[in-house]
Amino acid sequence: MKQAGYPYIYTISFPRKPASFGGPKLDNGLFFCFNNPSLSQNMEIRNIAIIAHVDHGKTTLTDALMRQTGMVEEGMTMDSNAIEQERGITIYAKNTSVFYKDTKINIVDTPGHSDFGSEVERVLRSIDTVLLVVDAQEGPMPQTRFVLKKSLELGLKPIVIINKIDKPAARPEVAHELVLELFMELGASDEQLNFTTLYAIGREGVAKRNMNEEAKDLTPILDVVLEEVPPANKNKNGSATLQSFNLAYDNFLGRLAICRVYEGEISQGQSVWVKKPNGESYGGKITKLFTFEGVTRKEVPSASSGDIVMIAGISNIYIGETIVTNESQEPLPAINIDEPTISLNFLVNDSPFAGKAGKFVTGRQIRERLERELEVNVGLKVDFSSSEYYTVYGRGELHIAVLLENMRREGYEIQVSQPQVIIKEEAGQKIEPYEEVIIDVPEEFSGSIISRLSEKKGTLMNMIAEHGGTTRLIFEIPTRGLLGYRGQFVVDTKGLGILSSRFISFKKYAGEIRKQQYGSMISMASGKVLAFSLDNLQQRGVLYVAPAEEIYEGQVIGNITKGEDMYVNPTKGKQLTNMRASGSDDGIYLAPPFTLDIERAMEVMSEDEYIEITPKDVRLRKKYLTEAQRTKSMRKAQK
Ligand SMILES: Nc1nc2c(ncn2[C@@H]2O[C@H](COP(=O)(O)OP(=O)(O)OP(=O)(O)O)[C@@H](O)[C@H]2O)c(=O)[nH]1
Ligand SMILES: [Mg+2]
Repeated sequence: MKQAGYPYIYTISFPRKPASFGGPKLDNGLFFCFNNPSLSQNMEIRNIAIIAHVDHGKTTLTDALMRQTGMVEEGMTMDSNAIEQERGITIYAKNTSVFYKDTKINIVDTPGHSDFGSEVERVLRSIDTVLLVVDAQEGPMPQTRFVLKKSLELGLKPIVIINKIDKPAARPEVAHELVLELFMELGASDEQLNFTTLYAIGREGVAKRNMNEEAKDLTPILDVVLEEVPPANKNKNGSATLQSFNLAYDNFLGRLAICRVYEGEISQGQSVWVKKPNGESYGGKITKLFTFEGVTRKEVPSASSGDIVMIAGISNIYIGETIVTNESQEPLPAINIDEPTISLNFLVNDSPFAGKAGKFVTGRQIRERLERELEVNVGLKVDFSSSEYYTVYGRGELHIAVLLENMRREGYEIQVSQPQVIIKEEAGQKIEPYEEVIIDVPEEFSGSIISRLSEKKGTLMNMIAEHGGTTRLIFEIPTRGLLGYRGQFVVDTKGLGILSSRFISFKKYAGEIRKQQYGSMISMASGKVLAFSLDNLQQRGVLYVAPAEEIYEGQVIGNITKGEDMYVNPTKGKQLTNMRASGSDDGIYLAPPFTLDIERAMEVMSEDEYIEITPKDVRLRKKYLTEAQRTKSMRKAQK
């Protein structure tokens, strides 16, 4: 299997099909060079990362660059992980390289979603220039600002790519202007402000330096990279210095570290010292060494300064640690890891249907899986101290949902509690995470959105009338106010709004926020759901179950948007004694049920509920399933 999909890599070597060694030069200086070691050694190396707001086209562009340089065949994508492909988003930052005009260009494709923003920050430490991709219609968005700010702070000089200029509503010149403003606002130096801009249609694999030029392929981008990115391999001689900026895991090799080689040369079998940022150090040995090509990794005997490599053999290696061959060498400056912002509990599934669908169901199995996740999932923390549950801390609902989705596909059954924002104390004051939110909505919705977010303690920072009757609203809001709001936002804007957010920092606690409370429809019986009863219940709210589905007492089978919890019996059949109703069964029309997935369930659940996640189903349930259990727990609480 070809896999660049970190963090888990299941095969050691990747058989590659054609090997046009040293292959013929194609037009425009592009050439094929599958697996040709003589070409990749002693080549000049350039290291870049592609950064942008979510969906602005990073991966599509990276894929096209790989294709046009002959690194991969048609149809191969950097988004190789199954969940990435389904959702169409990048979750893990991934490395590749392409060869162009006798130069190796290492590229890191980064995720744009803010839950994975800390991945980007780490990557930026390992490269020399960023390609900042900006959608020609949307212009700079929250994550554009975040990644650009980090790049400028690190002294990188970005190359700007105004992408998707084929969109009917594209405004390349305006987008360019807005990017320039953003650079200024973020305090870019004169040199950084003097950035090169390219215009591209990543999906068609074309780019140009001026809007009025013809675009044929992506060589303008590759040429600008060669012109502007400094060659990385300067200090080849002397002892080796590497720093790890990302982790991966291989079933056979264990923990892998992705590192940039800053100085010297590193070889397989070499003994090294690992230096922690706090000054501690320990010895180790590099058992395997890989570089990246296309969507695969390639085992190499050695690699030298400037290159990006993946190493095996050091089982405790962590982000930011420096690997040196000379023990007296000082460690490189630490790489910060962002703190988690939300937490929730993972429990063994104890619903009446427990164990029916899953292979791994015990607390020990869940613990082992979480421990394995901690090997690579850098933003994640787990507290194993309680005997009843494990508390998992993450960077956002999507960050946790992806972990749960992976677990369920692997055969795990699990229950989780409602995600809560992490509230900390600093200097005797309560603090909580805040986000910046950018909302684009048709003008007529702006009033209602402003009042909705004000209720949630959001502060309107800016309001800009865009062309075409759209208004852009920029808020600062406690993460607490935003949790579970995305679904409601779609309803509030009739599906016409776009909401994106990113974490800013922990700030003063905003006081109580009234959450949108959904009342739950809870089944008071176990059995098979009948169409007849659903017909009555669908008048009251949104249903999660379909006829003939097996349910249990205490399961949440639907919600009531406005209202209190309601106990219902969806297994009840028609009363045969009721003469008026008899014979009218064929008149039943049921709306299709609202299918719960993990994120939707997180959105609609209440605090006294769990999400039950199995390889087959996602259900919501009350923590206490029966009347008797509820009464008992209430009595206990009162004592
Ligand atoms: N119209 C148009 N659409 C494009 C272009 N490039 C990419 N897209 C589409 O934009 C969507 C997002 O593309 P991706 O390449 O996955 O975006 P990304 O920046 O990698 O997204 P994340 O990694 O999730 O942040 C896909 O549906 C692409 O087909 C383009 O040049 N023009
Ligand atoms: Mg992507």
